[in-house]
Amino acid sequence: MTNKLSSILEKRGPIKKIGVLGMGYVGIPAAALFADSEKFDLVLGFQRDSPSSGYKIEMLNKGDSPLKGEEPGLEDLLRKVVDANKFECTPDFSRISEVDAVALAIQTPFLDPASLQPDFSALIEGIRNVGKYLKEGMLVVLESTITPGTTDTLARQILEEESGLKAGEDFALAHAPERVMVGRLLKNIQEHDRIVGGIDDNSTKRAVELYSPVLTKGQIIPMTATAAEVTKTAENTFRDLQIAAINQLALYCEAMGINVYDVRAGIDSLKGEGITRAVLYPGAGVGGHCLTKDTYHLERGVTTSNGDLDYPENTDSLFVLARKVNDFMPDHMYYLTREALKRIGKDVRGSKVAILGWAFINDSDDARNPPSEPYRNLLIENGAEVMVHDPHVLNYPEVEIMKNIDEVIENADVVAVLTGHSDYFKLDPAYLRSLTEKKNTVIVDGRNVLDPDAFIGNGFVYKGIGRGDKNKHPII
Ligand code: SAJ
Repeated sequence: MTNKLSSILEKRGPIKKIGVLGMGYVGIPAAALFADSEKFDLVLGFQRDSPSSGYKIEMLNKGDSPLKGEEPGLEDLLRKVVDANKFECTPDFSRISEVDAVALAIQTPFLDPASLQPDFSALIEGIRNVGKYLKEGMLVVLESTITPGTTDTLARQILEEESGLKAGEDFALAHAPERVMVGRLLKNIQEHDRIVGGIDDNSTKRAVELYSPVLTKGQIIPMTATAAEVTKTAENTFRDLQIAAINQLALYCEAMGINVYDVRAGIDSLKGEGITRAVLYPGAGVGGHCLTKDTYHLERGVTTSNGDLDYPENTDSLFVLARKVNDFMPDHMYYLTREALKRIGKDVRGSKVAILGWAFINDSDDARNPPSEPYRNLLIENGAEVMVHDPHVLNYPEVEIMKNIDEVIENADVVAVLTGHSDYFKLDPAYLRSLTEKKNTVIVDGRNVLDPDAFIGNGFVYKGIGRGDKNKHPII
């Protein structure tokens, strides 16, 4: 630990004023919880007064949340800290110079999903803004999900360039990745364990001082900044890997004519001291904004580290292979669709396909990187007419999302379930058959929501992910 920084921090005293950059679904609850702690006197929420999001400033200063969807406790908390004059939202970034600690909660989306390259531009602009107003003894913390190594290199360089100060000597620098899920933002921040990683011990210590007061059940887990970046990306990479494992097994079970759900239950039954089997659920694919990108953040991190890596060499890593298995599942849904149509002498070309489910996750309106999109693209490329139903998703660029499920299913040659919305568990085979008005309609179940025998008994040509026991059933 350099003495210079520890003596500067001592002179500055305990953290009292905090700045949070990025008033989004990470920054707003973080700012509100900091403001609600009696350890701190004031929290400034920094928000660019841009055409697209400047409106948030006035809303937040009235104690209203600009976040859509239910966030239990957030509105009350915002009102409380605004009324207590402990939280203020401002577009005046020069006020960063007033605070003791500043957290950056700025999103790092894909430039475009195909390129898998993250768009760091907003985050870099935020870091530059902090650098411009950085003072001796301040703590800077990055909360965004970033490529491992970013805090210790890119962020450090920009902050030092802009401020003329030295990280680890004049100011503290750390990474504390957010682990929030929409719908439970406050609860997640308070109850999840918090990874806190500094570029040096002084920075880690200072960041622990910042985050400890907002934790209720959660514990602080201190480590280095790069270890924290790897932890955040790897925790999602591991989930993606677990899903890929059961997806690959589902493909094997289909090939071997057995039911993957029997095998799943069998594997899961192995319990006991020190025995773990993370057997998840096979499906039509993996969407969302976490698992689809964090593996590639991790890959980029190890590649740019230029460290000695003797595996993989000129081949995909296990983690990238897992991504490829999961990204294959929409293709597999198309394969099942085509094979089922063939069984009744039909082709994809000219068929009408009803896609049920556009959201990437059950009972949600979140449609980021939905597995249904590549499935729909394959159908259209091969000449099918496609209609999409989703009870929650309101709109999506260039895709009409219907609300009337009967209209979508009417006269369909194929009905495919892509999202496990609760509504779809209740689909009645006889009713569907009355809508499609066909002796045999194809039904493809991508989320194991339907009873195969009920549909087969009503003349449907059934295909289900992992249902090798049913996928070659006799057609009634
Ligand atoms: N999926 C499967 N099979 C499964 C589980 C999920 O195919 O067994 C699919 C889902 O259909 C979806 C995708 O994977 O398309 C992602 O699902 P998810 O449950 O992982 O939801 P996410 O992407 O919102 O992941 C978030 C992450 N949380 C944060 O980043 C803070 C992840 O780390 C959590 O583990 C996950 O929620 C969770 O467990 O709820």
